[in-house]
Amino acid sequence: MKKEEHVQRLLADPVYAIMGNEELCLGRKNIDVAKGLIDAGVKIIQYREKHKTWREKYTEASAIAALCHEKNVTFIMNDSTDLAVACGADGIHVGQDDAPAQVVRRLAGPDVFIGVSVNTIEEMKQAVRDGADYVGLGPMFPTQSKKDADEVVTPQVVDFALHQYTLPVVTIGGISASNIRGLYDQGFRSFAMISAIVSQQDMTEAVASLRALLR
Ligand code: TZP
Ligand code: MG
Repeated sequence: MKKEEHVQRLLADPVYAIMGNEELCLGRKNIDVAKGLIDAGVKIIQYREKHKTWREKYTEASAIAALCHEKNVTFIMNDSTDLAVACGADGIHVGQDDAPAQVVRRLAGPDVFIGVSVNTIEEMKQAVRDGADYVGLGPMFPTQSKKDADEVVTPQVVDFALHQYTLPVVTIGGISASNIRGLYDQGFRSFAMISAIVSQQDMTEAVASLRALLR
């Protein structure tokens, strides 16, 4: 699939599952979480692992990337451009402390898509200038999954994202079955989730319930 098709998929398919970290996955191994997500019909998977060595991440992410490609699932690497390139990721997601999108582009080439985490209007504007393909906007709600998360985005930022922004917006942070429909009704179309998916015993049921709420 081309970069543009992956980015289109972000807006066409609301469920963006983030694996990470492994300790949030109820004792399951990352590779088994990935298989479970694919079995659950998830089409967008981000590998996010902060507590392993480069070699460990490379080994497991390469296997997961291969599985994703076999099953036509979009595979996104968090944080590391080198790991993304090494694993053949379709996309790379970077935060405000990682390499800027324009540097990621220089390192990874023209064919990968790049997502940037944003929390403010200035960060959203900078992501455009840096050549990002989408932004991850959040946290939308308080979250336990990221200890150093920013403050919840302000109503002004939400309004800018919905009405004045040109890049695709993936929402993130504290999204669950109890609030996803509200975000959808506001106008958001993409929802990145950790705990609402990978911390659930039955991931197939969790994904199906989230999808059902958006019908
Ligand atoms: N970035 C902003 S909030 C967050 C990340 C990685 C954590 C999202 O996890 P959850 O469990 O869906 O709130
Ligand atoms: Mg990061």
